[in-house]
Order: sequence, then structure tokens, then C-alpha cells
Amino acid sequence: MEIEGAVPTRSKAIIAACLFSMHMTRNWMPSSIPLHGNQYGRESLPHVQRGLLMCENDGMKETIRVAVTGAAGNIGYALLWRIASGDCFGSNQPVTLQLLEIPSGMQRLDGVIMELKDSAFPLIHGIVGTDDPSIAFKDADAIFLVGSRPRTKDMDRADLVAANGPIFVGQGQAIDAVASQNVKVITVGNPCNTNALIACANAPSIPSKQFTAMTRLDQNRAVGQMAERAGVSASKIQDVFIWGNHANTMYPDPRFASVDGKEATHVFSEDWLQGDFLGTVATRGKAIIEARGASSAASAASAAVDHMRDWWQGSNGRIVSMALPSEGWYGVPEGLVFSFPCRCENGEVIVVDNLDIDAFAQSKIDENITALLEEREAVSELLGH
Ligand code: NAX
Repeated sequence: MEIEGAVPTRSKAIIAACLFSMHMTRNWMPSSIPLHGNQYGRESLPHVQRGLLMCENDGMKETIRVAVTGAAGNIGYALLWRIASGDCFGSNQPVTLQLLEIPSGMQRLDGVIMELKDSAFPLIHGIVGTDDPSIAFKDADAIFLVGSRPRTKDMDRADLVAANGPIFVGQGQAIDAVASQNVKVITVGNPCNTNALIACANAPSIPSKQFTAMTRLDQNRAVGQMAERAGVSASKIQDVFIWGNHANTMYPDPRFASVDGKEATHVFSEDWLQGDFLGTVATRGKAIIEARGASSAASAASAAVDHMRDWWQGSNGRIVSMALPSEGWYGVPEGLVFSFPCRCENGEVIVVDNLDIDAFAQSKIDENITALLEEREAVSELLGH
């Protein structure tokens, strides 16, 4: 086990007290803090001193702890820089990064940490690198569960479930034991809906609505397809969202979407929406693996940032796609981690539960329920009950 930077077990209360005391003394000794070289990257700086240095920036909030698993992987390499730059939690939100890898990934993680330090991000308050989930998740306010094996050309979905499911038992238990009670968890590692279900089932003390899985990449792919076809920028597309599983059964629902203020169902033909559009979005992951020889990484990281940013800071009234444990919405069996239309407000996810469902949408929702029930059955021994 290797730890860089911050000491993970130090309590927030101590840091807050130090910050407060520094704040009180700042008026008479503002320039007496020694700032030699790049203060954020110096290994010799103790954690509390990093806190003092951050205190020089007016308007900063209390530091939050953000854990990322699989941090030395491809998605991690794109994701960490977006978090560190303030894209996810805000430009005045300091962050301590708590990065988890498996032992064979620790050397690569060392390199990633060196590069993070070399990027001199003002918002990075500390960096922890570890192969121990109970250190990585300690007091975490937000967790990105990315680490797992990506699907390769020779694997089917059942292979993926078998390879990755067990990882989320131990990680769920560690989250339960050491994370903040208010932690927000996004599961990216595939099969992400079922992995979120496993982690959630193994963290009984954390409310299940705090465990989500990522279907935002699928939503963003749908936005991209619509924008390209209509010849507008992505910002003109609103309220297209994903039902179900992050798999090729997913349903990108265009019925409530708008394109530059016009109804998407009037802009595009039904043939395209139920044909090429749906097919392209649902199989985009496979197409990228075939073209790149590796699964989506930068776009996946970007979608993870979008998901967590909206959860943390609000979706401004827009509908966004998030997979979360069903409370029976739209007839989806309770507990199944299913992607629904959601809005985010005040740190909460609110499922939009009153949309009309037509026969086509119902058939797609049913198809996803069947697929996810099969996945749940396949991992039943990992669910702890
Ligand atoms: P990489 O293989 O590049 O990186 C994965 C990293 O996770 C590796 O560094 C590995 O050492 C680490 N790891 C493995 N087991 C771990 C464990 N138990 N604890 C901590 N770290 C562990 O894969 P990458 O391209 O980053 O993809 C990561 C996951 O995201 C894969 O499961 C992939 O299938 C999934 N994806 C999910 C998407 C989504 O929309 N939900 C889209 C992109 C991607 O396919």
C-alpha cells in the first residue's frame, strides 16, 4: 500500500478547525505563510499546511473528499483532470483526491499522481493513492466506481458480469464502513447497473438512492446524433434521456426532447428515431471498441463529470438520465438499478415519474426489465440476502 499526500484518516473537524483558526489570523499575518515553489505538489507539506494554504483563496468552501477507483486506467486518466480543474464540483470547491488501484496498477498510479502534481491545480488540496478501499473511501463525499475490467471483443455480457461483480461486494462493504453517510456514488465500471446494485446491497447503512449508475454517456450520444442530424450545436438539444440498462437494450427516448425549441418528434421522422438513431446510440460502445481498439474513455469520463456535476450542483430543470434503484416507478421492480428520466435539485435526484408511456416505449422498458432481472439473478449470491 502506498499513500501520497494527505493522511486519509485525519478528520474533517481538525481540518475545519485549522482553516477557521487560519481565517481568524489571516488579517494580521497574510503574507507570513511561506509559499515556496509549487505548494500543492510538494510531498513534504503536511496535510494541515495544505489546508492553510488553500485558506488564502477567498470564497473557497470546505474541502471535499472525492474517491476514484481504477484511477490509473483510461477513463481515470481523463476524469481526474476534469475533476481537478473544477468542472465537476465547482470552481471554488477544493478537493482531496483519494485514488484506488489494484496492486498491479500502483506503479501506473504513481505516474498519474506525479502528473496531477505537475498540473498544479489550485483546487487540489491533497492526493491519496492506495490499493486499500477502506483508505480510498474514508469519509468520501463522492465516489466514482470506475475500476473494473472493460469488455473486450471476445467477452459477452455474462462474462463481464462474472468478471466484475465480485469487485463491487468488497467496495460496497468498504463504502458502508468508512464513507460519509451522505456520499454520492456513481458506478461506471461495467455492467454498471448491476455493479451499482451489488455495491448498494453490500452497503446497507447508506440510503440506496445514493447509489447510481451511469447512462449519461448514452444520453450524450443521443444528443450528439440529434445535433449532427439537425445541424445544430449540442446545447440546442434538451430532454432526450435513456430508459433501462447501459447495454444495447437501452431506449433513448426522443418523445419529450426538443431541438432548438421544437419538438424532436416533429424535427425527425419516426423511422429515423426508432431505426438508425436508436441503433446507433445503443451500439455506439461496440463501434468505438472496433474503431479504436479500446472502449470509450474520454467521452465516458466527460459523461461521468456531467452526471456528478448535475447531481452535486443541479440540472437546472433539465431532464437527465441516471440509473438508480427503482422505487417501483413506471412498473420497474423495486430495487432494480434502472435508468429513468431525472431532475437534480439541492443535491437530490428526483425521478420524473409522470411521463406518458406509449406502446413502443413500454416494450423497450419491458425488454430492459427482463435483461436486468436476468443480470440480478446471475449475481444473486453477491447481493448479501
Ligand atoms: P482500464 O482497463 O483502462 O482501467 C481500469 C482500471 O481499473 C485499471 O487501471 C485496473 O487496474 C483498475 N482496476 C481493476 N480492478 C480494480 C479494483 N478492484 N479496484 C480498483 N481498481 C481496479 O478501463 P477503462 O477504459 O478505464 O474502463 C473502466 C470501466 O468503465 C470498464 O468496466 C468499462 O467497461 C467501463 N465503461 C463504462 C461506460 C459507461 O457508460 N458506463 C462507458 C465506458 C466504459 O466502457
